[in-house]
Amino acid sequence: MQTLFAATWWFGRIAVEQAWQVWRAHSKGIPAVRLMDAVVAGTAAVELDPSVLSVGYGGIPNQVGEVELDAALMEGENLRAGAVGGVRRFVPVIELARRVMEHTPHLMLIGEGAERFALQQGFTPRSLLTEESIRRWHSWFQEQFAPTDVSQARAEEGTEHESVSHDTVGVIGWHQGHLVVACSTSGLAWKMPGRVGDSPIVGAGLYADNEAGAAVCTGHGEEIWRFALASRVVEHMREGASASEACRRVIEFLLRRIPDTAKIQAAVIAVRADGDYGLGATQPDHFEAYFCLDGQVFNAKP
Ligand code: SD4
Repeated sequence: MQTLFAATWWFGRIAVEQAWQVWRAHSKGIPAVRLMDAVVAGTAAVELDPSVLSVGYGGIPNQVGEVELDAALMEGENLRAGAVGGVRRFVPVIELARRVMEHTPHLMLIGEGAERFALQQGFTPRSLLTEESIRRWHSWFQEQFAPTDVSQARAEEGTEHESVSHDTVGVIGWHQGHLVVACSTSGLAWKMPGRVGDSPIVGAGLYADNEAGAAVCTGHGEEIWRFALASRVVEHMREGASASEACRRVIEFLLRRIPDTAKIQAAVIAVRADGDYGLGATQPDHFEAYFCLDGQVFNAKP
């Protein structure tokens, strides 16, 4: 095996296919840079797809009807990383996170500062709301103030809660020992304005070290962050665990340490420095990922 891409959820397919195309198109150049270009392109493709209702453009709004995006990127050779949080007017935020890494002395910019930097970098402001995300927000908002009998009637009709995915795209790229990891999300549905989850937090939502491996998480950010989940998985791989074993041990630890964690989703995909890969979740029946191994795309479940 030469090159591997891995990405979370059904839209992971979009990410790994795009990453593979970019990887193939740039057949020359430094592998670590090509890998980053590919991982960023794969992540950005999901952000820009309005049919993905939980990442980037058309993502799930917060309580006051605004989309706030979080994203981060990390490379495993020199442990460089860039992150942004609470971005409301720009996509792709993974590209903005890359600019933070490459063009600032900092690791993370948030809110207004991140948006000012986006303008300086030539990003064009735009609304991140789509008709669909506005419609969903209105329906959620009305539900908050609906009298009990209306809620009950809706419950009987089966229309009370539209199933809203709140899933994050996490992408790992591996090429002969080089690792890059990215993560991008609109965060938990109907979050409080200003809330940031695990996704842009190095060590919580994502981590990469060429000496050990890379991991990226999706699910309930507060729990994932509390456990520093991504770095925990990477440290197990550093100690010699396979990627699957590392994920399994960390999920077992979560469930043992705080048993209520079983009620929420905390999922992770991992790639070890030698290319071994795996995934795990507190709710394995509700998690999937896509992998692209030298151009062959396939789906996997924990
Ligand atoms: C967050 N971890 O903001 C993200 C949301 C997510 O599957 O991944 N949902 O908490």
